[in-house]
Formats: sequence, structure tokens, C-alpha cells
Amino acid sequence: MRNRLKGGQQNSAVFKGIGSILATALFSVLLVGVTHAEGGQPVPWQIGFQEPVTAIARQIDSFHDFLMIIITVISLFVMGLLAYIIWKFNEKANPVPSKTTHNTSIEVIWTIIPILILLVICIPSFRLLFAQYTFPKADLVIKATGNQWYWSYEYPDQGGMSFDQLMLRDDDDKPIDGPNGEPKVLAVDNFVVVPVNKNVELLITASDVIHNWTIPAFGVKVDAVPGRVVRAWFNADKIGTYYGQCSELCGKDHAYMPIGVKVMSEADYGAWLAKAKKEYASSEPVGKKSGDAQLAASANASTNR
Ligand SMILES: [Cu+2]
Repeated sequence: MRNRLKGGQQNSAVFKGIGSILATALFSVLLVGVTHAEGGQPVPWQIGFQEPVTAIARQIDSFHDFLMIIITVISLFVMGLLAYIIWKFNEKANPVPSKTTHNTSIEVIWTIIPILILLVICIPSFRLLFAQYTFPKADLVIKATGNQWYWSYEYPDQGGMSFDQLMLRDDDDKPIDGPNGEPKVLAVDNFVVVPVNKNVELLITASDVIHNWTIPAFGVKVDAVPGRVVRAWFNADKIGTYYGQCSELCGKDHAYMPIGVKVMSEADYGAWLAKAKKEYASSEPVGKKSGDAQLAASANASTNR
């Protein structure tokens, strides 16, 4: 093949190019690293993930950063290669095209290297997957049921205490900010409350269509499927208020069924529990606020399944 790389001069240029690619990749990862949005909710101009407050979320975060390095290097390498080929092998520079069809060593290289890259990726990927599905002994169990378009929660260990969680709206049915500075569209009437540094097991289901329960800062995102109970867990190590949004297209008000979780100290959680048990003590089934008996019945059906 004509016009191949010739001599050490071109080789050193290639190494310099690879060096600058690596430097750019490192810079982009640093950029991702410093742009964590704190406070359990998205912020304007956020680039990275929300600040992780569970070990799993931190593991997801570092896996993401690790993948960012790999995909940046691959993208820049392919882009550089394309630019080099356009410059070096265009019609003007290369009037007689090569008739080369095979190059065994290059073919071996471009088969082996992607396999090695995938092997390198699969190790932390499987480690994360196993960590997510290794359930520790639960200190607290909470059942979350997705409804069109709000969430219902039950604390089965607390006498089946249950309540609904709806987005805050004004009289015109418009989303509003919460009374304590909670953000519009994410502000909810009743927060799920959990103690800090405790293993919380979630039982997630839905009463009508598929919804999705998530709190990005916890690294939890699970489909809520009617007729099925899916388990998830988290152990939040930072006191605060955390938000998520239904993440499965579920109809007209899909964007208006936020999820709000408050992580409290053990003492505050105890105080909340005592109050909540009285406040939410009710024989009414899940779905009571919808005024739809059928919905409530189907929520109960999925409970019993
Ligand atoms: Cu939904």
C-alpha cells in the first residue's frame, strides 16, 4: 500500500496525537467529576450526576467516569483516524488507489483490541450488577405503588401504615413550590421518610400501567410493573431531601408524579413515625385519594399477589 506511515518521524507524531487524546479524556473526566449537583435534585447547568449518597450510587458514578475515559479515547481515536485518512489518502494526494484487500495483522489487532476493551469494561460492570442485587438484611421495608399519576407507600412493619404522595399543585392545578423551598414539579405533599445509614428494602409495583421508581442520588431506578413486585434497596448515608421522577412513560401526567424521600437521623425518624402513624392511621386502602374504587381494588390486588 502506498503512502503508509513512513519512518520514526510519523510514528512520533502518532504517539503525540495519542498523548493529546489521553489528556483530553482526562480533562473531560475531571470536568465530570467536579460538576456533581448537590442537594438531591437537579440544578441548572448540571453536567454530571447528582451527588451520590449511597455506596451503590458512588459505584455507578465511578463506573460512569471510567466509561467516559474509554469512550472519549475511542471517539477521538476514530475521529483522528478519519481525519488522517481524509488528509493522507484523498484523490489528489493519492491518484492511484491501493488494491490491498487484506492485512492479517491489522485484522487481528482490530478484533483483539475491542475484545480486550469489552473484557476491561465487563469486570466493573458485573461487580456493580452483583452489588446492586446483593440484598443486605433489611432494617426497614417500604412498599411503593405507582398509580396514574401519583405514588402510594406502605410501611408494612409499622402496622401497614400507608399514604399517598402527590405533586403539590395550586387551585388551577398548576405545579407549585413546596412550603419549605421544595422545587416545583418535584415538591410533594407527603414525603417518604427513612432513617440515615439503614438498609431500606423497597417493594415496588404498580396498579395500572408501568411506572418507574427512582431517586438518582440513591442509585435506584426500578420499573414498577402491575402484577409484579420488584425488590430494590438503598442505604443512604447523608441526611437530606432527595427527589426523583417517574421514569417510565405512563400517560398524561407522567411528568407530574415526583418521588420525594427525606433521610433523617434515627431520632427524627422515630418522631416522624410516631406522628405519621396517627396521621396516616386509616382503614382506607391504597389509592384512597384518587376516589376511584377500582384503582384502589387493583392496588390491593397487586399487594396480595
Ligand atoms: Cu408513572
